[in-house]
Amino acid sequence: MAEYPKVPQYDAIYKVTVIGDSQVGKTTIIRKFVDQGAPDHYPPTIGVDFGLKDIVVENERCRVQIWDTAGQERFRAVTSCYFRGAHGVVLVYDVTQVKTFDNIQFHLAQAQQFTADNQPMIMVGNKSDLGEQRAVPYSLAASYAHDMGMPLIETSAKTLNNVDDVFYHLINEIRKRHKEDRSGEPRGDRKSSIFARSGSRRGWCCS
Ligand SMILES: Nc1nc2c(ncn2[C@@H]2O[C@H](COP(=O)(O)OP(=O)(O)OP(=O)(O)O)[C@@H](O)[C@H]2O)c(=O)[nH]1
Ligand SMILES: [Mg+2]
Repeated sequence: MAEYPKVPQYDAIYKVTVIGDSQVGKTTIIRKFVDQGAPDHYPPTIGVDFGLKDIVVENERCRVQIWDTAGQERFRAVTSCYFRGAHGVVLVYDVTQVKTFDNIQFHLAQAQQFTADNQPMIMVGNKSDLGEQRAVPYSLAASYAHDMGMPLIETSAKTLNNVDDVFYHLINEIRKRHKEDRSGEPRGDRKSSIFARSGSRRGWCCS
């Protein structure tokens, strides 16, 4: 019997690159987004791994292709390759480890170096379930994210709190900017426009 090419099950594909220090929970967040019943523990990522999830946003079937990068320093030389063709970037730190928050500056610089000027990004403070061990105040991180022109979301990959929101927020923002690009609407300055459109800074932050 003749084989015919399959009709794609999606209208658009979005590549998202997830970066951050080792052990902040990148793999766990991605696995839980892809499958809520996924396990809680994973070996450290070697090089890069992938996740795939189909979601629907405003009637568009979106395939989210997630690149899960290794946080270990020995892989940093190759991380730059993983930004190629990315539509959005997720920057993850661990709310219980100040160093991982301090290192966001480094990861952001890398992302800015290797992606287009108008790249939507989102900052994620993970492990919010570990309330008593919190070392990075929400207000400090939110203020930094605001200055960098990004929304902040605190998540728990353990309880699933806000995990889906990370990817929905990002895909929404990517789609919004693509629409603006197509309409030729003036976009203004990238760093301030995210918040201008959201109406208020708080509206883009979830703790
Ligand atoms: N309590 C708690 N633990 C978490 C959470 N997310 C991840 N972890 C744990 O943190 C550890 C590291 O998680 P990973 O997802 O492997 O971290 P990673 O950022 O992918 O690390 P690399 O692959 O080395 O870059 C594991 O023991 C997870 O179970 C969370 O939200 N809460
Ligand atoms: Mg990993």
